[in-house]
Amino acid sequence: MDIDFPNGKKLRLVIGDITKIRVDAIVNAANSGLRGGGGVDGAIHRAGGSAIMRELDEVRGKTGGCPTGSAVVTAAGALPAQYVFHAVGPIYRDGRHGEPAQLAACYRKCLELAEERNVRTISFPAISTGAYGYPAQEAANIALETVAAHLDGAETRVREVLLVLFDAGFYQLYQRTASHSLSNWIK
Ligand code: AR6
Repeated sequence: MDIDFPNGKKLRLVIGDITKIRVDAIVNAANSGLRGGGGVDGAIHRAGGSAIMRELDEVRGKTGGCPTGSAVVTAAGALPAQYVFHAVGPIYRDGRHGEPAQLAACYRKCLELAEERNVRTISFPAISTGAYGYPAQEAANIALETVAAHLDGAETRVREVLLVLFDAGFYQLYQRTASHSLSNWIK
């Protein structure tokens, strides 16, 4: 599904493996220790190669890691991209411990990093919805609203944002949610 904004920017919902899709920047769903893990993080390190972890070791050495709601940048190794933005989503407890603001902050931080680096196309996984337990519907609302607000803005150089959903169930949920919340832009 494509959502076209009046300024020519595009939000796309895609099913698939984020490591296989060519973009300028791929967002990873990382942990605050930046030590790798399962899920999309594991897939990104496997496909990108060990250079990514070597770069993260340096970042960790300097800063101790990455706080929840933020992101750090590395090169993308063998991935079909220039950069990986390692975003740290919140671990979901009950939604009353700042999780919505932290999840929105992840998306915003990655979009800011994209603007700073002249990134035109960027792909996001559904951050926090796997091991971190964020309810899919609430995560979809936040992801779609945050990305749409950015793309609709006047100053953005990012021209295409892909939300890459790993399975058909997630894809349908995001599609339904987009049809409701972004209905004025849907083709
Ligand atoms: N492409 C796209 N989406 C994927 C892929 C893939 N290759 N693999 C999984 N997903 P998760 P989190 C989906 O658990 O919840 C790691 O151990 C998956 O179906 O990867 O933010 C980190 O190191 C789900 O919808 O990330 C952290 O410790 C979504 O990606 C922790 O997990 C996110 O699931 C982060 O947990």
